[in-house]
Amino acid sequence: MSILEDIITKNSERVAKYASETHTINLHNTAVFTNNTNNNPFRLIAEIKRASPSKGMIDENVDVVAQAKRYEALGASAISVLCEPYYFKGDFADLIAIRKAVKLPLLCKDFVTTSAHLLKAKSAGANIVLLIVAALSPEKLQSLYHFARELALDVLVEVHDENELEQALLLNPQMIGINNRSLKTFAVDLATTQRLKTLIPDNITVISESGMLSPADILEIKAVGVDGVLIGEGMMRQADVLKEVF
Ligand code: IGP
Repeated sequence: MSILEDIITKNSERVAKYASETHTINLHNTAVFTNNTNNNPFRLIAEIKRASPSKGMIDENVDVVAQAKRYEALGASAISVLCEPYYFKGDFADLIAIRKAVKLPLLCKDFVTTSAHLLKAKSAGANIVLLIVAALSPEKLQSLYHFARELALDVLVEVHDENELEQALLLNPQMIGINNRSLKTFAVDLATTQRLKTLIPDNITVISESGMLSPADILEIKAVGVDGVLIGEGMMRQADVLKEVF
C-alpha cells in the first residue's frame, strides 16, 4: 500500500463522521487568497506543522495560535493548517482556534475525498482547500473542485508530475500547487517546480510546495517565476530567517 493510500485508509472513519455532522456554512468568503489584493508578485503561505511522515515530530508542543499570529506579523499572505491527525498530528480544532485569532486566508491542509469534508473545512473557517490529484479519481476531482468553488473556497490543486498536471489542467483551475516532495519516496526535488511551471498557462496562480529549508532554496524557486511558496518545516524552525527573502 502506498503512503497516500495508507493515510486515506487510516482517516476513513474520521472522514465518514463528517457526513452525519451539521455544518454551519457562511458562503461569504472574507479572505480570498486568489484576489491578491496587494498585488504581491511572490507570496508566502506559511504552514503550521507539528509532525510529518517524512520528518517525524517537528514541534509537538507548538502553540498554534501564537505561531499563526507570528506568521501574520511576519507578513505571510496565508496560513496553512494541517488538520490530519495520524501522520501530521493536526486537528480541525487548530483551524477553528486560528480562525478566531487571525484575518489571513487559511488553507485547510487535509486529505479531502468527500463533499462533507469540504463542508467541514468551510465551517471550520477555511478559505482555501487542498485537492490532491494523486488521491482522487478524475470524476471525484471534478466534482469536489466544483463543489468547493460553489462554497466560495479557493482550491489549491496539487500535482507532482506531468500526468497529474494534465488532469489538473482539465479543471481550468484558479490555482495549482506543484509539490516538490514525492508522495511515494518522500524525496524532494526542487527542479520539479521548474519542470512543471513551464507547462502551466500564465493566468493560473502557481504555488511551489515543500522542501524549502533555507533562503537559498526559496530564491531558487522564486527565480522560476511562481506566484508563491508553501513552506512548513522551514517556517516552523526558522521563520525569521526565511522571511527575509520575501
Ligand atoms: C510543506 P515542507 O517541506 O515545507 O514542510 O512542506 C507542505 O508543502 C507539505 O506539508 C504538503 C502536504 C501536502 C502535507 C504539501 N502537500 C499534502 C500533507 C498533505
